[in-house]
Amino acid sequence: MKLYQTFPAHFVSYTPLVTAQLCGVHLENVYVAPESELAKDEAMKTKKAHWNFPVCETAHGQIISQSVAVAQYIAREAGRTDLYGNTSFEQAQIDQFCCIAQASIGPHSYKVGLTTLGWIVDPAAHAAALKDVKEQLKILNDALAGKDFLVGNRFTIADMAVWVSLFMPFTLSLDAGFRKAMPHVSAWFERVSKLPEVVKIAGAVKLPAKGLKPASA
Ligand SMILES: N[C@@H](CCC(=O)N[C@@H](CS)C(=O)NCC(=O)O)C(=O)O
Repeated sequence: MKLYQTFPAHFVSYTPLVTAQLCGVHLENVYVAPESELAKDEAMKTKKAHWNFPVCETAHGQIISQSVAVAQYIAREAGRTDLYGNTSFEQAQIDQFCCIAQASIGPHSYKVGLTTLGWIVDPAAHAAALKDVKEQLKILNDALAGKDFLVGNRFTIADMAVWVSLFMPFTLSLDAGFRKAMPHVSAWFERVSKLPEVVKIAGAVKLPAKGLKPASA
């Protein structure tokens, strides 16, 4: 099975890559560099169609886009219901958190990242996006009170999808003071960061004492 992506190790691909690790599935990471011969290849263009990377090509040559959908396919094929839900209710909860990650957190988090790293220079947009992320973190902090993981109190795809959606704010912007004020979600983020399968894919994730300021002109 192959995972095509724009960067050799883009964090958006961590959800399928970690799931593959946990399922003992070989998921070959294929870097499709922009402007490369591979990116211009007609067969590659057909596989990508109009979707965003990452795009998965299954062992049967089928194409799946969206990191969470790829992770769910891998877990289902491996029969790992512990990762995508042992009951219909657990499965619905995992879907719920994956949707929250992609729709309610991800767009704000990416904006925090892009405005910090200077891909977009817009301090006002940075402040607004960081405020939105912090509001989502308050909700997650309450949801994680007394729990180690989001669903079923064990690691699932929900944890991975939400962790990925918070990767940029946690590693770039949220300082030690904010993390102390949000103890449940902060402890959970560090717990997921330290799972061996996550370390193997994402490396040692370090959290800053002070948040970086947005890029300015
Ligand atoms: N919701 C998507 C987001 C994917 C995404 O943001 N992909 C970006 C990461 S920079 C990308 O590669 N865009 C360029 C492209 O697809 O050509 C997912 O989870 O798979």
